[in-house]
Amino acid sequence: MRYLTAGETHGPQLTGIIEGFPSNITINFDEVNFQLARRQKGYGRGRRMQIEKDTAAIAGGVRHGKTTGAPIALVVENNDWKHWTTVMNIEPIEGSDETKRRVNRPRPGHADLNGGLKYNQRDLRNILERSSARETTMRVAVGGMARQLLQEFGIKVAGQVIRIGDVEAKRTEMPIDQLIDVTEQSPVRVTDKDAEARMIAAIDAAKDDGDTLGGIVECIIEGVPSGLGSHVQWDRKLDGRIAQAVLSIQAFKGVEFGIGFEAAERRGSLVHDEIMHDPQRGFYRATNRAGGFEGGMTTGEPIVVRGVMKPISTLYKALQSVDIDTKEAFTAQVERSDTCAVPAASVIMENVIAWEVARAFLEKFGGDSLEEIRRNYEGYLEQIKQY
Ligand code: EPS
Repeated sequence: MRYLTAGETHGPQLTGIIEGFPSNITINFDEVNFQLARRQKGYGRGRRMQIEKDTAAIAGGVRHGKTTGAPIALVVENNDWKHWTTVMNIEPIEGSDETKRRVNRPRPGHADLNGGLKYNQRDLRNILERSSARETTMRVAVGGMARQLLQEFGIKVAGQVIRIGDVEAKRTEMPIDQLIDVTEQSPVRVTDKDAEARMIAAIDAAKDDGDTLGGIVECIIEGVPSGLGSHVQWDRKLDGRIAQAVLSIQAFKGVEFGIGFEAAERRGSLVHDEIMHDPQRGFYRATNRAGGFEGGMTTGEPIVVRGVMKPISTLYKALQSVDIDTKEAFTAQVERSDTCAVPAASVIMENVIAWEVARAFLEKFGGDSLEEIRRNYEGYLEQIKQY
């Protein structure tokens, strides 16, 4: 199973094509749109989110509410396109000024300069339009489809914000359904009300200073059987694949599983999870410091992944850069942007991980239809029980 996305942030639409999605999965369209709406929320977003109201249209691969096994085509329209029809027109426009809204001043932290050099573009708009985090809209729609496959097998996905700037949220251990409900009520997707107020204050303060804030988000996936991914080849290790998916989210700079980087400070006896057995549960781990992975394979314990998002690079506060035409130093090119997109990033991370888990699930229980996958899945669970 694979997918590609296309589309520019101020272009007419975002497009996604999913290939290899199994047949006979009932698609809840509201669920996909719910994921898109979740991504648009969160304290610290800019004016653009008031312009957009993201909904996905399915333009192939689904008939009477069920997948057919054919490629699934997804489309999300950009409402902002109507303000950009000249600048972003697909065809040349007679008499129009092509240089209108040309970008010749690369913004530090963005793809602008590297992309301009690499693709030999003198208008950096041709880079920023595609590198924009607007693209994550389609990745969330695709993840929304993957979640529907996971739901068939009782796999649940949750996300929470752990840190925004210098404010850390206290983690409360709670059942995953409760975690999903509580974080959904929070404008910064935390369970810790005290931290929530301080995070909001920190975002307001950064905004007043023309600055931005990053943070840490955590994703938990429950109900995954042991044995997804494989130790036998580097590119089949599922933790490695999830790490790649997380780092591919715009502005993400780091990823860790379970206790993650803290493992460096601890002795082995306080890192590894002891193996237990119970006639009802089968094999399980006494703790889950590994975050659900050993040898690149799931252990059957919840997958726990954290990702670090850097502060958004578009700042009202000036940073120094160099004009690509004059080669002269300049500061400041004010662009509309968000102050903090960490709560949205939590939703994006949930959905890109859901996709990777669904992909690994299909590799293990491969089948073209839901019924075939279910037979393989149940046969494997029986095999584990008898082991
Ligand atoms: C983004 C810049 C802003 C964000 C955008 C990502 O857009 P604009 O340049 O139109 O103000 O709002 O995020 C989205 C549009 C979105 O849907 O999340 C960027 O440069 O990455």
